Amino acid sequence: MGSEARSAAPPISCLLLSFLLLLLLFTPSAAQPNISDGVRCRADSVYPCQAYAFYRASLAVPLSADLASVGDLFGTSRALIARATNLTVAQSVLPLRQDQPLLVPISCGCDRDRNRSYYPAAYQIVSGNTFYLVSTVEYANLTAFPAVELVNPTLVPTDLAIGDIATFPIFCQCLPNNTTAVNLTAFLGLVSYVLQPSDTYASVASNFGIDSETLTAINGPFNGTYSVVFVPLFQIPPPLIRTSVVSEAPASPPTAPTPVVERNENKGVIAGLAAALAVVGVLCALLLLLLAWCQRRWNRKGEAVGKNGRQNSLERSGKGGGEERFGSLSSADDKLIADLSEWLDKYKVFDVATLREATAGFDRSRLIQGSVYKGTIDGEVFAVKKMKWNAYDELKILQKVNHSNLVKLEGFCIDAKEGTTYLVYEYVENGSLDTWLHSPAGAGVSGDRRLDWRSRLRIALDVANGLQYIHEHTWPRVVHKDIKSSNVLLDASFHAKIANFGLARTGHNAVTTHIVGTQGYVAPEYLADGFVSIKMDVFAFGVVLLELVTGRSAFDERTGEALWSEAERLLFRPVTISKEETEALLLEWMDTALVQQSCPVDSVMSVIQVARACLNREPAKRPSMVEATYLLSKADEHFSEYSGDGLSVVSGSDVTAR
Ligand SMILES: *[C@@H]1O[C@H](CO)[C@@H](O)[C@H](O)[C@H]1NC(C)=O
Ligand SMILES: *[C@@H]1O[C@H](CO)[C@@H](O)[C@H](O)[C@H]1NC(C)=O
Ligand SMILES: *[C@@H]1O[C@H](CO)[C@@H](O)[C@H](O)[C@H]1NC(C)=O
Ligand SMILES: *[C@@H]1O[C@H](CO)[C@@H](O)[C@H](O)[C@H]1NC(C)=O
Ligand SMILES: *[C@@H]1O[C@H](CO)[C@@H](O)[C@H](O)[C@H]1NC(C)=O
Ligand SMILES: *[C@@H]1O[C@H](CO)[C@@H](O)[C@H](O)[C@H]1NC(C)=O
Ligand SMILES: *[C@@H]1O[C@H](CO)[C@@H](O)[C@H](O)[C@H]1NC(C)=O
Ligand SMILES: CC(=O)N[C@H]1CO[C@H](CO)[C@@H](O)[C@@H]1O
Repeated sequence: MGSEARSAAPPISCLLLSFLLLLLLFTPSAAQPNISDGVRCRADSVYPCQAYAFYRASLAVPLSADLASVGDLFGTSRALIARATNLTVAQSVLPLRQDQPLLVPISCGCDRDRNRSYYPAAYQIVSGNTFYLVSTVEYANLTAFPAVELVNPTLVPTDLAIGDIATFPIFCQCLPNNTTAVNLTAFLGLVSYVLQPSDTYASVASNFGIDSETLTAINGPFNGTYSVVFVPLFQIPPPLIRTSVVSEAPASPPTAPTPVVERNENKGVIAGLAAALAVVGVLCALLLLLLAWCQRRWNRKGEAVGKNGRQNSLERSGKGGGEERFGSLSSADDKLIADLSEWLDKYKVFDVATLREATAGFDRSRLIQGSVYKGTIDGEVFAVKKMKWNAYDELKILQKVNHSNLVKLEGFCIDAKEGTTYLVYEYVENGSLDTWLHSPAGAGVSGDRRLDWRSRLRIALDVANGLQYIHEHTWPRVVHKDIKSSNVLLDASFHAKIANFGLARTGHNAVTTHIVGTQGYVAPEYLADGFVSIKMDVFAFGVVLLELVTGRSAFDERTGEALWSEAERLLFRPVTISKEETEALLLEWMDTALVQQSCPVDSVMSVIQVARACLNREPAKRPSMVEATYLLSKADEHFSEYSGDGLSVVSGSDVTAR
């Protein structure tokens, strides 16, 4: 398949041709058989590309016990793995079997600094872990410890601390785009496959429905057990997975999942319990599936639903972005249904009638912003966000976070009739920061109620604390991806809370081709390469700091210039100017409200320094939120000493730094 065996060509020329092809395709370095220190990037390939990891679940590994855990292990979602492996929703909620093959879709990128191509999987070290053990056990040899050491220069392999986050480079490769080794018309991506003791090229090739010459052409000679080879994928699922899934779990709809579970013979009682649970689980899943199906049949088209409060978000899908996110309603249903059970006991489940009554039938007068309504239930005020089915991501994130500087989720509600999900949050009294900063005086915020410097410093610290929490204390790490002043809400005492986790993802260090975010806040590396990391939140936080100082919008519609680029041009770039000149420039640039309150320029200057560090174009050079928070709290202390306290202009609320 794909190789150029022309019609009626004699065997000799065939051999020659293959040999030639081999030479053509593989520079000596690329054919290097020992890749334990990582796969080199190919100069003629385009990164990132869609790739897959062939992962075998193992009962010895708690993290591969079920699909959601495997999703966490690889920083991807259960639904994407289920789709690539062709598991039904019901199958995807069952515990995995020993050696159950899974196809994990990954985005293969090139780390130009180290000239290695890999997919970075973030892993948090637990007791007893070493790079070697995690590579060979948790990641089943899809990576190897020399490569792990290479991409984690700041971690000492012999001195790993529990809680350290290490990047495990899952080996992957992108074919050169003009390759002749495979027919690119039907090509889906290269699968990273770990050779097993019983494998030969012939057996692997037939398992994937290709021929072994192709494997040789891509990987060089067969080279030992437990090394990674790259197998071109032409069909999802490949025959290996199809036969395996079909033979072990009966092809008939899994109404009787007991046979699957009974395979763990030696675990009598547990197996029995698991079987019972599985039956209940499958019944629930089927019921929900049926519900969703009926509901969709009767509602071809629900009413237009607001865009999750991100009207001015920019979105573009890069080439090949189709695999990244499945926006279709059906996959969203699947996701939601599959994971619903996790939340049922965690949150209050509201019914639609209650929410309708609470919001006067979602009356316009109750609209807060976007698709968020103010509602009163039993005298208590909530914010109710109305969205399409796919509340999955936001729910998944919110269930992990609990911090006073993050808006709290109280409960949710699913309206099957309309295909709508409602998320019910705590109500935050003073609305969003941007209206306080940017509204012309008179539009809701009168001139004398503009925020003073003390309040702004505290808001900056609150946001920093909230971000620090989601970056450092959640696992897998959460990247908010849409930090901006309109997503910062102020409570009655002007403490800030971060809202809207609608774009947040658990994919730290991932590469995406689906760019989302808001103009003026998007970090350059994300816009250019789709590189997602916590450092993009740090960048956006820097922009919020600039807004606090200048009182201006992150993006000037008139001039088309972002605030950060203006700051770079006016304040950060000129290296030769003196401190006095910088202060003079700053005074000109600052919010006039602050100048009128004669706020100390020193204090503003120190915040500008933090903003400058956060806005570094090099993500690696930006501080972490831990560092940023520390620097800001220094600025705050400094200011408190200077001002002698107690002279706050806004409402005299508590001034203690927490
Ligand atoms: C990366 O390594 C490969 C193989 O050694 C080499 O062909 C390529 O030029 C290198 N790329 C860079 C940017 O150094
Ligand atoms: C592969 O490379 C690693 C590190 O470079 C080395 O430690 C190991 O011995 C090599 N293995 C083989 C079989 O060549
Ligand atoms: C996926 O699985 C379903 C049932 O589990 C089966 O009917 C279908 O043929 C499978 N698709 C492929 C491409 O194997
Ligand atoms: C990974 O490779 C090592 C040998 O290098 C082997 O002992 C181990 O069993 C392999 N792990 C898996 C999950 O296959
Ligand atoms: C292959 O990629 C290179 C580099 O991006 C590009 O210049 C070239 O046009 C591509 N060729 C094809 C056939 O797509
Ligand atoms: C692919 O393109 C590169 C440069 O774009 C060229 O050096 C190489 O020979 C081409 N390979 C094939 C198989 O055409
Ligand atoms: C590649 O595959 C497509 C469809 O599968 C087919 O139409 C085309 O002829 C194939 N090209 C080659 C060069 O084999
Ligand atoms: C890991 C491994 O077995 N590497 C071997 C692959 O094959 C070449 C020769 O074909 C050997 O030199 C490597 O040691």
